[in-house]
Amino acid sequence: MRYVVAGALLRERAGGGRELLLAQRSYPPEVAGLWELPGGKCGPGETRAAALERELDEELDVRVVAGAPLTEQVRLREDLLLVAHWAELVAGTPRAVEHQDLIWVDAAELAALAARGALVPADTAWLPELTVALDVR
Ligand code: DCP
Repeated sequence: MRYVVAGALLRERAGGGRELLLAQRSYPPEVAGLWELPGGKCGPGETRAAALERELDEELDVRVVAGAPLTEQVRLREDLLLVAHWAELVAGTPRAVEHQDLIWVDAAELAALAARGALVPADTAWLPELTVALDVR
């Protein structure tokens, strides 16, 4: 089984509440323009934490520390499993190196994107967990 690991980065919003980082895919055409938790494939022998830390360095130019996994996992193909981990930003400011754009969303904004089909389909599996984390005050 190969893994794709994606990162859930949260930050405090000025004025209260929390927000989540989403990245807008630029390829392939089926999902270009849709929003995802940024990440990528684990290399051979690479831990999921190490892969996430490497991918977010490459894609967002930030240093993160991978934390606990989210509960939901998504079978992308017979041999490819998508997982997500919470990630703590330790240095840098995210910028879209490989994505079209980045946004920080609160729970209502995340729900609005989901309602108009603007999330990468597989990532909708995490909506309940992400919403709970964003709603904590
Ligand atoms: N994927 C997803 N949701 C995410 C991240 C990825 O559904 N939050 C899917 C999209 C692809 C697969 O996982 O089908 C691999 O993702 P990427 O293309 O982002 O990963 P890599 O850049 O590592 O793969 P490649 O080098 O093949 O482009």
